[in-house]
Amino acid sequence: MAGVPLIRFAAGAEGGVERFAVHDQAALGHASMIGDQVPAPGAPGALDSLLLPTPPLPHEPGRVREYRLQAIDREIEVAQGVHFAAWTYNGTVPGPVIRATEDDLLRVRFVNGGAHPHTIHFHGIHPANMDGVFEVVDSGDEFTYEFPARPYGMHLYHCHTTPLKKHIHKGLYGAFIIDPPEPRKPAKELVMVMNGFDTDGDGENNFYSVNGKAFYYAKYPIEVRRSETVRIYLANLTEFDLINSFHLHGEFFRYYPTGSTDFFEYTDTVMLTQGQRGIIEIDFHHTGKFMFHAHQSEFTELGWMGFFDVVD
Ligand SMILES: [Cu+2]
Repeated sequence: MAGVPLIRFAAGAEGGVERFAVHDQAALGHASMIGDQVPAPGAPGALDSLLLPTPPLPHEPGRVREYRLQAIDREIEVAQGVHFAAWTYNGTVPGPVIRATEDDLLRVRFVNGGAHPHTIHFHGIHPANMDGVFEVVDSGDEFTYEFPARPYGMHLYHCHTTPLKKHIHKGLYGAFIIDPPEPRKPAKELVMVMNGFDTDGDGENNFYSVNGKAFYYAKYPIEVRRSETVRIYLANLTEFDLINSFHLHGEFFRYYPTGSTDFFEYTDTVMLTQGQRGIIEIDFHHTGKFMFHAHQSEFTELGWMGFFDVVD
């Protein structure tokens, strides 16, 4: 989207106007963009269920992994004082993290409690009738998706009902992790789903985030230990913009595209189009606060930024 002052999108929102007057913060630079003064919605820990995945389970072919996803139309706060009429899975955008080990039998019961027809389309390998394209689930109906989880890697799921652009942008998507038969080495595991929100209905995003709340991880930096590998399951579900990106300050990381092979790139910046995803592994050399953000500067200033607080 064009470089429109952030203040415009907060106009009329309770208490939001002064807080989004970014030019007032220019003298402080990014020092003004960490901690309590950051205009981010949500309490400490509010995004933990989306950030912190459940632990991986050992390889046990045929084990059943059950999830229940419900489509719910719900207004959510995406930036401080700025609300968005979302279509959600289980009430959040992104939806819950779905996790299985390769060869588990994944069983997802989908209940459509929203006002529009929806589906769940999983990325990965599965039969055509489990693909969430032809079996549209009407409002009030339900459908159970069932297939062996494969291949291992970082995947995603999203609604595949037309108009697709609208159903995705409204918020019907989430992360889908399939663990390899041979476990990955222990790490501090995080999930980050990159997204955007068009809060004024003009077909362009006004806010960007990871896990649904602009500036959230600037207000509440993610504490990690220098001695522990940080593993991020990263996906891009941003609508309208061609690409999104992840950049880390002061450190390099291994990036495994899709996470389905041992191939990695050693870098500090990756870019992903919608639907692309991968696994980042960071071994921090230094303690301190390190910024992470989209390397589209505009996205950064519209909410897609945060900090790691690396401690010993
Ligand atoms: Cu839908």
